[in-house]
Amino acid sequence: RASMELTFLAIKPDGVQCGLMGSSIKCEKKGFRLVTMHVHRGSEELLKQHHIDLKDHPFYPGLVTYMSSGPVVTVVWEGLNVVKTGRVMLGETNPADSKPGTIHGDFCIQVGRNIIHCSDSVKSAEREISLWFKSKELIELSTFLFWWVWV
Ligand code: 3AN
Repeated sequence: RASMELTFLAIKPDGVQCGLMGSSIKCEKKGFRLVTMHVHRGSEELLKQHHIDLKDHPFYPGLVTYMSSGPVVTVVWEGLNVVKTGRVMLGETNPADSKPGTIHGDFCIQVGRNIIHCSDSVKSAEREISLWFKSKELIELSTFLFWWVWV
């Protein structure tokens, strides 16, 4: 069912340092359901896996060091088209290309310090959720959102 789509969102270590943990729950007012949430420090090994698609880029080692350098907030969101909408709410990967009103557009400057991540496809979301969470941590809930917001 389309309304069961899930996405993975993370406030990166720079976002946590800058007091932007609250941006991780902006999706709640939009009408998505928070399935699970965690604050913890990802290991270097976990971050290597998370960014494995970028392993051939020169910035990969620095990216892994940056991402494992402090705590991150990780959240799973559920809802109709949540993957696409999550990306629209974040803005472009490069903050300089992001419109005001998006999180990247409002709160950061540099692509290598872009404070927040959200999955770019349903397939990436599945991979990232299984990397960061155990299935028993994904809280199921029958919610009024099914009927009143997602349809
Ligand atoms: P997204 O996270 O928006 O899907 P990706 O997968 O291209 O974008 O990049 C993952 C992360 O790698 C970005 N969020 C950013 O932190 C970092 N990154 C991407 N491009 C660069 C770059 N040119 N220089 C430094 N870091 C980069």
